[in-house]
Amino acid sequence: MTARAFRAWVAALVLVVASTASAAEPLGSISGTVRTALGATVPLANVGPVVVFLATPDRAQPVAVPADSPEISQKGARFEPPFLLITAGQTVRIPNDDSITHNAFSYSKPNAFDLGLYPKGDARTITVREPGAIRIFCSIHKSMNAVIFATPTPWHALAAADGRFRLADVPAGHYVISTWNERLPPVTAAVDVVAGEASVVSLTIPASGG
Ligand SMILES: [Cu+2]
Repeated sequence: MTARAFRAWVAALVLVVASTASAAEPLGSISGTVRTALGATVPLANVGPVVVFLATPDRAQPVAVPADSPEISQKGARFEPPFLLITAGQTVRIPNDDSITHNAFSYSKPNAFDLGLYPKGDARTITVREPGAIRIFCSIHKSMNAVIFATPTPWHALAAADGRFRLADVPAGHYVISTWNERLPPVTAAVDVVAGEASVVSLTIPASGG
């Protein structure tokens, strides 16, 4: 390669790298632990799923909603899985994989719905417009229940049994990080995500409501 060709090659390479960098948002991550006010990590097996999620109070760009449609199956007169974590805007498919007719409905505002009765092999869908918890039941079988929790952004995770969590590929910026659990009060904190860095957050859930 001549010196001139080499300089042209380097210039082309720099252009490619620069355009790649500007095409994607700079990303960072958040890792941390959820604890109770008593100092112990959350006993996940005892309280059910503990969700950790981000809201973006000052984000100019709209947040992309994942394109996939997760499922809650009706099988053996149960909803399976009984808990589903999604992003607001996603569609959830509820197939009847059982041998008997079922229903699925929720009174949880603002995402209330009623899919009516439908037989084996049929599947109906709900599109969850707003963040929040959606408690789902079957009008025929009182013991059937499930919960969907929809977060305002796709940056969410379930805390592990030891309370640890990690939120990866988060665009740099200012966020509010929150927890949600069916029984425990929520806790929120402000957090900054810096490109290429892992922010560390410790969240302590108050002992009782508020
Ligand atoms: Cu049923």
